[in-house]
Amino acid sequence: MTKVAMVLFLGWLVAGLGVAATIHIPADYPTIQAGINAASSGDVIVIAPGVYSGSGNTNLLVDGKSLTITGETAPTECVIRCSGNVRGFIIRNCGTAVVVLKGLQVSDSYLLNQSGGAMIITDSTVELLDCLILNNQISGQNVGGAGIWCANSAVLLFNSVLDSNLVECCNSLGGGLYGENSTIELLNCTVLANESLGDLAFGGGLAVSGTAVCHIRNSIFWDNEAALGSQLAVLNGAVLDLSYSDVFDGQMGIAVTGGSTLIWGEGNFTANPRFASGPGGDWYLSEQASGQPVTSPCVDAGDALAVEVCRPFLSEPWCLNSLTTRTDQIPDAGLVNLGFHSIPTAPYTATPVPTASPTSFPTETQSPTETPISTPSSPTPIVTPSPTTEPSLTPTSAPSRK
Ligand SMILES: [Ca+2]
Repeated sequence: MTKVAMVLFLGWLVAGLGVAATIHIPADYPTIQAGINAASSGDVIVIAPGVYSGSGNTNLLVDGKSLTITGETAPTECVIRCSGNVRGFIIRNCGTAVVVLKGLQVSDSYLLNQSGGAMIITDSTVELLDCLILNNQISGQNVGGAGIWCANSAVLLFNSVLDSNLVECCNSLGGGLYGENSTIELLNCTVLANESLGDLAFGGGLAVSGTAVCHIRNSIFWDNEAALGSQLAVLNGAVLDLSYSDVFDGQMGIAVTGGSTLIWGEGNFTANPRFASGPGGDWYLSEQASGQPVTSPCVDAGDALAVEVCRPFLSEPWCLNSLTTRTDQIPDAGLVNLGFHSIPTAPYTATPVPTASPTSFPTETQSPTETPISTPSSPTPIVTPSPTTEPSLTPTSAPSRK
């Protein structure tokens, strides 16, 4: 029996038993799309470290399947490099069936006249865990989301990075992420140096519009640029609820228009996050204890203990106390630090951490105590991306040679 036949047989066997199959790329299938096409809902696709590009490894179409697609190691080591006029992912029609992307870097898209450089998400439920969305660029009138564009979806970014994504040209929206009519949550994300260009550009880091509701906690928005709302924009009646986050320019960095609502919750502040560089990227936080001259104000500035900030991944909790913001690789302890945490890459000497009572900190279900700030008198801003920004898929996304 050939290797592929064996995999198919095993896939059939486990499907018959109701057990999720695990598909390895490139061991079982030569391209990521071939693996996605072969997978059934509930399956797990594990991508070996490497740089993936070209046909079958970009414009990855997940259509109506609940899949977990994960890099095998750290996100810096599993790179989907678009390198041109293609996206990383197109995720659509998945409804409430969750698509999980974990430990992936999606970078270097250069899309012309379309939205969603790294990925476009429509009518789906998507979780990004430990993902790096870097250096994607889109151009054209009225486009948005050089990193991520989503509509009619529920999108969670947990412990992820949007860095240096750029919407070129005019009336652009949401350099890092643009979402409309969606529920969007960012937890422990670093949104840095994204940009929307143009005199009527909104939301350098992130923009939400329409019936979108966006919750952001324990995150950093820094050095993003746009004419209106350098860091964030809440447009056309959307709701943004932000707490325990470091935001460049504070509320001055957030545009609120068209009857939208900004809930500026507890724990927000504006101070240089003092990023430091290390083996997992440039998103570590300085700490005197790890050798930098000053300690970042983002250390211990979150709303819960690091051990409590978790998402389930393959039925196991994936918690930030096993990850680090320190260049000496010591994991986060005590109150969670803001922003992205890397997987520790080197041995470290553990230090005892006093046990604190989890009940003394806010829980996920607590809502901010601040009064919503509404600005119904603000002018309605610009055009939202039209449905024509929906990707045109086949035949270019038709993948998978086996
Ligand atoms: Ca901490």
